[in-house]
Amino acid sequence: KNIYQNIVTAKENNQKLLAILLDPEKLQQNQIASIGDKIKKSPATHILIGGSSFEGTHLDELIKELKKFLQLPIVLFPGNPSQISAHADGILFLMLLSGRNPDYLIEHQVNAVPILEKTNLEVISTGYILIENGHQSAVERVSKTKPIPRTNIEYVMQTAKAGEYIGNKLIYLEAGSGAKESIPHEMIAKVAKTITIPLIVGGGIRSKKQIEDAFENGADMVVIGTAFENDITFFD
Ligand code: 1GP
Repeated sequence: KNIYQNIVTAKENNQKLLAILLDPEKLQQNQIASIGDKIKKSPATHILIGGSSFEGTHLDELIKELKKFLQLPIVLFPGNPSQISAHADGILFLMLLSGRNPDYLIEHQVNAVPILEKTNLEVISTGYILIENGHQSAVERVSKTKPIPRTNIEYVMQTAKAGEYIGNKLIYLEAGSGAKESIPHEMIAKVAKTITIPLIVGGGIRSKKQIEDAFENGADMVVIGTAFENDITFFD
């Protein structure tokens, strides 16, 4: 159980981390070999797996198959407690800090406990902050919460710091999967300076330049989902 410690160590050494997000809803068992091979050749340091609405049953099998090809830590990024698999290595235990829906602040978390107790997953408390991106994201639709406006940087900084004070171990700034506009640079920079815990940034990042910009502004980990999903040669 050293996923979190490794993220902290990377931050201390200014080593940037890259997570590839796989949505189980869009993944077929027979694609895993080719995807695994591409990931192996990419600069990815972590695999995140999850989606807003997935409720299928093949998650265990997908993860077992991925593990045949990859040694990277596989971390669950669940939209709800049904997306927990004991075969992963860890789980981002998310609190949707930008929202005011108690289901995503505490209800799902309570319901996840009996499931988690049957696993050996490393549980990593993560403050999850959804930012407006120009159109409705799946997180907004499924969680029935409002994202924080892009211009309200002060409030995002305050929210992130509140997450740290509550005891979150990571802060995840999320523009939403497939977002038209990714998290603004100024927001990344100011949040990174406000918190002392590692910062994850994702949503709508689809070029190497955007990845570098996020790192330069202070992201410790960048998440790539759609860009790799649409083109598995993205990292070639
Ligand atoms: C979504 O932040 C992730 O939860 C990744 O977003 O699919 O836009 O890369 P993309």
